Amino acid sequence: MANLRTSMLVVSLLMMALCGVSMAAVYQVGDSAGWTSMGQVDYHDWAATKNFHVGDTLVFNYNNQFHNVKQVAHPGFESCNATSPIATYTNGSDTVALEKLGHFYFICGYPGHCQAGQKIDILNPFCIYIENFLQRRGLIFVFFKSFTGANSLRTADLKPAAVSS
Ligand SMILES: [Cu+2]
Repeated sequence: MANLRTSMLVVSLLMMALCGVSMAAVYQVGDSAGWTSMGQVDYHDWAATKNFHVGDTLVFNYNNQFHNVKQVAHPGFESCNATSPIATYTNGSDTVALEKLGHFYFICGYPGHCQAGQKIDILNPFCIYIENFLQRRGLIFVFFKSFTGANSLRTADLKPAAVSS
């Protein structure tokens, strides 16, 4: 069906333009205050003012005697539980590439720090919107994959029913 192919091409070009291919930006988390539990930075507000894309890089700067960076899943973020992190960073100047779509949750693993606000949720909301749009229509993300890198799919989030229809 030519119309469907055309629509898919348009959608994939949109994704390429808006989600996959963009100037890679480097963000220092918390700007000059860095990654801290001292309350100088509202990380929710900080993240809300950014427009993250796949390929962007986060830099966490902190004193590694007092802090670390734990990438966690959503429950760990909500409950400030760092006991089973996806990744742990302890250098004090840690670079994390946003290679996938979706949420990236980071908390400090030192006692009380996450509760004090040393936690951040990074998201590219427009790409999530596109993903949901395509999932609802049962489209496969093959072209998405080719634009955003081999491992950039949130495969765990793809519903088998959507893929096979
Ligand atoms: Cu800390």
